[in-house]
Amino acid sequence: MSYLNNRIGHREALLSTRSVVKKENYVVLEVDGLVKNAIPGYEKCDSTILGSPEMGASFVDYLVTAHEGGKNDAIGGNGIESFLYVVSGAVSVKNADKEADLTAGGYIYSPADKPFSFVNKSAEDAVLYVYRRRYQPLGDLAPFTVIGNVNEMEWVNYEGMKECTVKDLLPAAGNFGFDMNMHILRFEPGASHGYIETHFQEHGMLFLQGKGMYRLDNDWLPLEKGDYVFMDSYCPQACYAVGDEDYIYIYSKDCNRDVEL
Ligand code: UGY
Ligand code: MN
Repeated sequence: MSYLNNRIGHREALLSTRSVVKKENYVVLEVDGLVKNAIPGYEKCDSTILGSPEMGASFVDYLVTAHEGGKNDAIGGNGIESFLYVVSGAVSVKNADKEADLTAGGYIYSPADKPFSFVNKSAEDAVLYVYRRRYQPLGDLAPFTVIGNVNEMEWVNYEGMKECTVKDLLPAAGNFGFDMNMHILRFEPGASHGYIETHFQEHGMLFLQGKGMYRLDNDWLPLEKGDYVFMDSYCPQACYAVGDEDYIYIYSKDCNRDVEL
């Protein structure tokens, strides 16, 4: 069952799940099975904790459904950087520097010394992907507030492939003030990564559209819209898009820091 797919009560079929939990390696969470978590600060919201340090992640990801008047007055701050992406619906966001009305595809990144707030002023539910992580300072450098909407950004060929394209949501490339980035990756049906990635960085990943076969560690798994994946450091990873629509996901990636010893 899940409050997210309105499947409650007994089923005809035997219970089963596509979710896989291999802590410190990778975790797949399908929608069916996700439960509501009461989280202080979130008012008139249904929230689910997705990625977390309990899996091995250095960050947390939440999926939040904000009902009319749903809000949180302070996400992040006290050393925690934060990010919110609007999957559907609309919310107003604000921090000490900026404020904006975000619609689907809209996002805010707020630095670690600036908590931000959101409120859903409309009667429609808003579905939000919320990320928080302890910022890793680097000398006097600092990131800044970023507000944008992916629908106003161009797709860029990913590593020389035109069937696989990317949008970088934060200006972290060449700016060491930022210690992480958020990206959206899109594969046309039949397209794939150019190789099976195996890298130090972690990912939290929310699938926004389509279907594909995803290689995680030594497993090939069918993953689709609504699924969430945590990939720990060095988890081998790549996919093939299948079906008749583009396969699209948003994901976080740490960057720009020396490895601490
Ligand atoms: O940027 C990345 O590491 C990205 N290509 N990883 C992935 O899609 N699994
Ligand atoms: Mn990767």
